[in-house]
Amino acid sequence: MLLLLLVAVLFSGCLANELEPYNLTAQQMFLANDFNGDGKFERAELDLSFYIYDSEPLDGIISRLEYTSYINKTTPTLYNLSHELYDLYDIDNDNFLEKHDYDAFFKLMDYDENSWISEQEFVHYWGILLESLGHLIDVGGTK
Ligand SMILES: [Ca+2]
Ligand SMILES: [Ca+2]
Ligand SMILES: [Ca+2]
Ligand SMILES: [Ca+2]
Repeated sequence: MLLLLLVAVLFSGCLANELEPYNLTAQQMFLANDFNGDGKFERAELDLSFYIYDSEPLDGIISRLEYTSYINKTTPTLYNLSHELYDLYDIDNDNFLEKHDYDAFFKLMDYDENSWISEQEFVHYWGILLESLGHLIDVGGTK
């Protein structure tokens, strides 16, 4: 899902913290993750947002190395943050992201347990999360 963070970063010209304001970033992430644009973030769309990180080996499983090295290559300022996010996604802490991790992570965001994430649920979850992790973003030697 960091892919969407990256999209948000491109929209922001402020180097102090590329992801502020967090609510706005979370909203942009929601729009970018809602691939079919129906206003709902669904379980299948969570899978889609992770496909891009699956590289070597291409096996449907995303290792910590696959995830963090992709981020480091594309957006080095988010490298520290990428490790924290990986810990978050990897619910069972085995250093591999698999279907059961996504299932559990999806449930965390689905406050009313109706099996899809509304913009409100998404922004609420990510707003809090980004606020607590924002200090990890490398803003160019001034952190
Ligand atoms: Ca959707
Ligand atoms: Ca893989
Ligand atoms: Ca795991
Ligand atoms: Ca819901």
